[in-house]
Amino acid sequence: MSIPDAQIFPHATGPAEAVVAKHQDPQELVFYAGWFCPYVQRAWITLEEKEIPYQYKEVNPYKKEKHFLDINPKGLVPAVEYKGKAIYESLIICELLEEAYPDHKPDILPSDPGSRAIARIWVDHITKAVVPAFGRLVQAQTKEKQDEARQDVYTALRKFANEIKGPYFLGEEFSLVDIAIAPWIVRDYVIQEYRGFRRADVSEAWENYAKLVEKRQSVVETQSERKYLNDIYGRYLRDEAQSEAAKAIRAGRAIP
Ligand SMILES: N[C@@H](CCC(=O)N[C@@H](CS)C(=O)NCC(=O)O)C(=O)O
Repeated sequence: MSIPDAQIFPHATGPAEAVVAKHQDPQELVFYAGWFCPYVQRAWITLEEKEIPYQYKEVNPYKKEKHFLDINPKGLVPAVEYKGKAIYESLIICELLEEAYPDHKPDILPSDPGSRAIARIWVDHITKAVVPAFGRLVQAQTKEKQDEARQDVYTALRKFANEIKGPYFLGEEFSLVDIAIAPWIVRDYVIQEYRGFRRADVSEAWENYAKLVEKRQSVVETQSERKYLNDIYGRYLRDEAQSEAAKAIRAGRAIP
């Protein structure tokens, strides 16, 4: 039986709909995506930045259909099929695209190993601190839990913002670090409207950085209209969502 989360609007809208329309022809790289998903947006931004040819296929991951479980046994979007291999996990897909298409610029990781490792430290911070705190804040139902989670979001973002070289995280070049956090920047209107979050309360550096990242063309063009996200975020805000991420946050486990 499908979970309530399976009731989602079936396709991208707004700027993202136009991008989807341009990527229907069969290509060596097949991109299994959900228009609403922040993890999908990471891989999608990378594809668009690098102008890699890809075929977009919309998947509703909550339906757990066999054809998709054969591609990603975890049943999560994003996934890609590349040269006969099925690859999933948003950040692994971004790194695959960087390595498999070296002629497609811009590079999203610096060339020197030390700087690449530092970029990965901050991507890890996004995974372990920023994203879980954001999820806890959205799902928190009592004032105490919301205050606690909001502070966790501020702490995680302040730590990140202190390291921004400017204008982008690593300096002049837009990188994997910016890509990893961008989907949560463009979705922070949810915690602004319902959970008392303010960008200015993180820091001025954060506010300026967030404004810049949300204007990046690849970030704008991989977004759908907000009104179609309302049902989805409503379920999270009432803590009724049954996605793997929502269940993990509710149980205090790491997000899959
Ligand atoms: N760690 C995964 C997370 C992907 C993920 O959670 N995707 C969600 C949609 S935003 C999904 O497919 N959920 C299906 C489910 O929870 O059953 C990644 O980075 O790709």
